[in-house]
Amino acid sequence: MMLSLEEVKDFVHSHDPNNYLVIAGGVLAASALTFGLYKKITGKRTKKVIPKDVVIVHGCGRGPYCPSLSPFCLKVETYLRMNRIPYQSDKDLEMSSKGKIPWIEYNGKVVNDSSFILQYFNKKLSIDVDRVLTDKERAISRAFQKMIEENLLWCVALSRWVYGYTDSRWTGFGWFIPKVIGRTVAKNAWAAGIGRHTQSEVEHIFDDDMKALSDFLGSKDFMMGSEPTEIDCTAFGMLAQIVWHSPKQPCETWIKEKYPNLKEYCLRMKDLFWEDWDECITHGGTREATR
Ligand SMILES: N[C@@H](CCC(=O)N[C@@H](CS)C(=O)NCC(=O)O)C(=O)O
Repeated sequence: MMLSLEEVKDFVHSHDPNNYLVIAGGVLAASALTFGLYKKITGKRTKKVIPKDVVIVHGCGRGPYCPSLSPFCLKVETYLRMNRIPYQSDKDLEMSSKGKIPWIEYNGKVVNDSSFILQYFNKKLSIDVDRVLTDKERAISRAFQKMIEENLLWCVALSRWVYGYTDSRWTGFGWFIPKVIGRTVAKNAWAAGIGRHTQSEVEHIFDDDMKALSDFLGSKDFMMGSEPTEIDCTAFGMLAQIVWHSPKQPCETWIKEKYPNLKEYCLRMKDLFWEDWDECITHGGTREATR
């Protein structure tokens, strides 16, 4: 909607206090946008003090009911906790050079992609949470992780950002950003192929993946047995999105009613690695939390 110059003058001179609020809000929004664009264009970053031996995880801030809206960020943080590696979660939504989150900084080194991050620390700090696994079990673990990150991911993303089960303001991103994310997800899902299926076909695939995970977990405590391994970071990262971050979506009902062992599993992982969970969620507020 465009206003004429006369209408703008009337608006400003009407001395209605609400109008001043609208103008102040507009000026603030425009300044924030200009500053954000300036930083993006010039590539300038606010100088941050990065402590030695502390990992900085760049993600999308804290989530409303689970520590991150990103399964990949939750995976990385859970891995760092599993291995007692000190880290800080950065609140700024700053994308990696590949245009994705998460990425990390550690003693001056930058690594992006959640799997590369885990591999980096495995090598750097001589960690192997999969040491208890045979080669065959490692192969199964890898296959399931690829199903979660390359297939189930799209089902979760389409359900959350595209199918419109609920007003996406619950995400803490307002109303505009979810629309932009929805367009990107739809475009990328189409390119990946899965986005060409109908919604009910995608939901059929979604349910099949969850059933496979539920059947594989069975009555075990963790995906590969009685000890948590790397796949548990990946599986928890994604399944937690279904338990806590899929309000009013069919998958939320499935995990609670059809696949309760997956829900119990998420609660087990939460209790084991996220004792400060409540401090790491915004309880439905903005994306910032105390930790
Ligand atoms: N393979 C990457 C995937 C990361 C990823 O897709 N992150 C999403 C957020 S959950 C993202 O940055 N999306 C932005 C985009 O695709 O433009 C990883 O494991 O880190």
